[in-house]
Amino acid sequence: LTLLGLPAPTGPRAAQAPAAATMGSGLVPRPVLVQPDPAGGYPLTAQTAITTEAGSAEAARIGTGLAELLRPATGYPLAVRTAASAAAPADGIALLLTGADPSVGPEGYQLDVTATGVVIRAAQPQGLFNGVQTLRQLLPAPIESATVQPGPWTVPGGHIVDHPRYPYRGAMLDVARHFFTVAQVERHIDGLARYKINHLHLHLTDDQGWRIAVAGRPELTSIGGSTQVGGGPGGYYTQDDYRAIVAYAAAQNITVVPEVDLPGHINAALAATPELNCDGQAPPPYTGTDVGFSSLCLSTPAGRAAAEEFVDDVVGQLADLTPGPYLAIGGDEAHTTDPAQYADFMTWVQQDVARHGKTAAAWNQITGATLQPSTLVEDWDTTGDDPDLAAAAAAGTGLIMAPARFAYLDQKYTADTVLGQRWATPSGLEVRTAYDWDPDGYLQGAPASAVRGVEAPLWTETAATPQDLDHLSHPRLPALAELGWSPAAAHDFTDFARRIATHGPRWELLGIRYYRSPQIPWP
Ligand code: TNX
Repeated sequence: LTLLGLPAPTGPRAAQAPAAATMGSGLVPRPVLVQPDPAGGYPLTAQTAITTEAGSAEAARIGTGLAELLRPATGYPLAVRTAASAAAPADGIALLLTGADPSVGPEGYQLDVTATGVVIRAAQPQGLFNGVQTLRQLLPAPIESATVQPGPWTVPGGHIVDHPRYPYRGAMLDVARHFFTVAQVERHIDGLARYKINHLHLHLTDDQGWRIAVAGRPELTSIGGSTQVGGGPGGYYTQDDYRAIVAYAAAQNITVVPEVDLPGHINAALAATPELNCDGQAPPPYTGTDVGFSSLCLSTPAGRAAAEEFVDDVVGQLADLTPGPYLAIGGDEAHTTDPAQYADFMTWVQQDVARHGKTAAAWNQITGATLQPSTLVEDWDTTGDDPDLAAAAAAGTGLIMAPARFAYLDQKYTADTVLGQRWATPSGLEVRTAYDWDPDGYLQGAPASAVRGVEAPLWTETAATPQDLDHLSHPRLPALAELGWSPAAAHDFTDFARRIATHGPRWELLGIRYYRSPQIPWP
């Protein structure tokens, strides 16, 4: 079996140092333009230096990150220095904020590999970061090893010009059904950044747990944070923990979108806060997996007043903690909330988010309220038929596409895989299904211009460990990432499968417990 010019495996996969592949043969997401030049490969050596744009602290930080990335496997010192002039240095690796092809935009980059070096050019630091992710994938798989490997470390020669299809490429992580520690979330973030995902939507609250500390409301976390699905100990983030996650994500070009789910999916807060209940009685904590049974009390004046005070407090503190523009307010499955009270309250919540300087994001059902023009709606519908949302999109509402039957990472791969749910995809959501859909065309009647991007939600009713997250997201998350980044015209599952196959050995070296889908020709 020979794939992509790699030699047939003879020993343990992880120990191989294959010859350099053709430029582009292992890149996910697939770049806009790749022109291989077999004559131009650049071998990294102990003398290779990384030169970054003079005067840019961000370029210097990205260069330092690249050196740290390459050091363990190569063992090379890889000095990082700033450029003396705008001209590319004569050899080594250069990260420059000048001279990029004008088509690259704020997140794109140009990458040139010749016999003397690698030059990445971008208009903005985000573009340099994305170019570095590509460079990482251009190097042989053993670059991911934590210990020194023999090499050679040849970067295949050629020219790449690349930029994203959509500005928003997201992953949602549900830390409410099962809690994940800061370190576990950071490890998950590493996996997103490798595929140029630029938003992490953190589902911080649900019936089974409240995961973010709110000053002045200690019971939210001491009671509301003390449970999870199945009855484990739960957990929560202090505000400093949350800041640490936001900063860690930002260093990898990822904006955190915090979500507080309202007015349903709220049992953890109800259990911690008696006045949010119409009868003033806190219900017991919930550790099952039903949805749609809880609601803030909106039917009495006292309940509504308590709900507004609570939400304003939480939204205000989260807005202060969050540098990104979005604050997600849920809105889904409030089956026990009266529709008129839902509409009135969720209209108010959107305005409250705006008063705190943020843009609201919400799930489909928010169309039951009056939409603020800026509210971003995440479409999780399973049929492509949501006329209310399509009408909103036609009137200017922005959409993030996350249809459950294609984008839900919590769904089983096949009827036989152990982890995951089946409600959206009774026969399973294999990699090909996750890949073969068009975000622009999914929602009937919505203009393609409304689509701002894609998101892969990872609900965690059945996922309790980092290995579970790995399994559900690899390789489906890279499939979604390619839908979000690569041009529609480049969409081709067979080609994707060949490219992502080369990531299996990388994931093994990184300790990522991926699903070995039979649809992928793994080496
Ligand atoms: C529906 S999709 C939910 C979540 C569940 C998920 C399980 C959506 C907005 N809400 O509360 O976790 O199904 O697949």
